[in-house]
Amino acid sequence: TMKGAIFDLDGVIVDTAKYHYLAWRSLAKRLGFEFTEEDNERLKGVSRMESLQILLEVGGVEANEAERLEMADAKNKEYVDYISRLEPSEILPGAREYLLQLRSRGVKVALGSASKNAEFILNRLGIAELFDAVIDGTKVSKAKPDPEVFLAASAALGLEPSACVVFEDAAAGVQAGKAAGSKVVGIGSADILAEADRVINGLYELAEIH
Ligand code: G16
Ligand code: MG
Repeated sequence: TMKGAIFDLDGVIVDTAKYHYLAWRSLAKRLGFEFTEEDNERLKGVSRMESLQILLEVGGVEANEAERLEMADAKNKEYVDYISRLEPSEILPGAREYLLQLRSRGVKVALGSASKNAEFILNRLGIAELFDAVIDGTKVSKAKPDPEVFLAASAALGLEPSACVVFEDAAAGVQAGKAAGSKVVGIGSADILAEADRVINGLYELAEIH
């Protein structure tokens, strides 16, 4: 039985991908190329610097380390402008209810996200206090599909990974959860998330809404 639940942020709790996209697109525009929504799919669950690497490949742009850091910083400033206006109404359907229900059943709850802005986002959404532990991009060095983030999250909850269920929307995140030794619930399309133990469309399918 599930003693701990570990949630990815973007795509599971809130759709921040659309704001990442707006900020990456405007960087691409300044660099002189188009970055499409289809290109953006490749950035889901991927760290900031790896996302930049993919974007530069799409545009065929060369950049040294200092230039890359400056680009990533400019993108993040614009992204933070967007997420500064996030509101609790943008929590994905059923997510808040499901977190509350897990807590009332005594299940420990953690966040396992690649984002360095995770704490800020949870505070904006008014749900920071629903998490017993937050493991995010400021606390881990190896990106998904490496299991580091989910191993750290189960350890922070004081649980074995096998007693935890990971909720993920990205293929690399599903792989990371399986590699950690947890059960994984994929959120999204069954073909992309084939490795998951179960695939659902959203947390609203698990939340009992009265
Ligand atoms: C999220 C997004 C990624 C983003 C990454 C890093 O991951 O899905 O697109 O690049 O965080 O975000 P930041 O630039 O804020 O550090 P997750 O793991 O929450 O799905
Ligand atoms: Mg995600």
